[in-house]
Amino acid sequence: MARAKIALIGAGMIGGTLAHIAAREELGDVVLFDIMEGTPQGKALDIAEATAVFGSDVSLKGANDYSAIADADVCIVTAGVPRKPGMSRDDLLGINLKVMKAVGEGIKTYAPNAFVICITNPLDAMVWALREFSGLPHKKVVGMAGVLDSSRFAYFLAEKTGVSVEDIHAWTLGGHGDDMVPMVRHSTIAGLPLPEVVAQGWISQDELDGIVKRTRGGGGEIVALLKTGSAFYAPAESAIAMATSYLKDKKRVLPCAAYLSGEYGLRGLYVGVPVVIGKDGAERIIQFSVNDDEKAMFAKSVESVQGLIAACKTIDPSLA
Ligand code: A3D
Repeated sequence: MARAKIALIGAGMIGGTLAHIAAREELGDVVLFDIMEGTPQGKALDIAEATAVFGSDVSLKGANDYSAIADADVCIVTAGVPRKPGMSRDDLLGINLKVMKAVGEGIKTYAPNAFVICITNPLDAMVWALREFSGLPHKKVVGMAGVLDSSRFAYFLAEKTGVSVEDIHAWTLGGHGDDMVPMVRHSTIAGLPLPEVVAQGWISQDELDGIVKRTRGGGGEIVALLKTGSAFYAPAESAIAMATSYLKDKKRVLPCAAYLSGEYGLRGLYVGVPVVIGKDGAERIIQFSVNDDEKAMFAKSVESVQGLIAACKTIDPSLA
């Protein structure tokens, strides 16, 4: 059986890390694409030269021409610019929207059957725009943010409670901004919902509130430390989990930015919800029960996403 082909559009910090993980895990042949001449070729060759060490029989190629992504099974999009200290994700909108247009058209021409995972920020608006520009079915285009935000939430909980990250199931929904919605009632440690964990005295309500706040600002915390860019290891791992679930038809339930057609009372936009990822892409959206507080937080987060989509339509009238 032919190996899967994974096209990484954007060969920067996340793109290079994705290539490294995909090669190590023998997930498929990797093509790194970027507009910078030499960068995708150099990173592909560097990782290819390590395959004999880690014993992986995949090919790695770098390219500056979209024809190289032809017939890719998966495209992971990181093309664009990341945040610098003092910038919000939304500040990236104008620049990255133009990039999504070029990428969307490249995917439409060369890889129309791919499962597409967008990582470029501001995520929920960029994945929406990328889907519009590419014309691919909504189920085949998703955004990566929830896996990362939930992983940060789980890590902070593990650190505070002294329980293995493997026994924590944390969920964040809504848009990938500072008003994302960590789902405290639906997140569990060894099956116990977090309010129960607080009631049993493992952590105090104040500590839990602090963790929720830190999760919401998790991206900014890394930007402030790195100073020259944003997180890349955890975002890359998160997108690989999504690609793996698609390629292996694992049907994992992962929080992803998915297109809503009535779920959660919303239509016509992308926002973070729990999704079954299998061979058909975003196969099913899971509906969490939401109480009034959660509904209000979700609505606020969705409002920000709707504002960004409206801004995209103003900048590029072809999207209106
Ligand atoms: P960086 O290392 O700058 O890589 C971006 C790459 O995109 C560079 O190599 C550019 O040359 C390339 N590029 C720019 N324009 C184009 C184009 N038109 N076509 C192809 N390639 C192009 O950034 P990064 O890898 O650190 O981050 C990439 C994106 O991911 C940024 O928008 C970040 O904000 C975003 N990001 C999202 C998350 C989420 O959780 C959603 C987390 C971290 C970063």
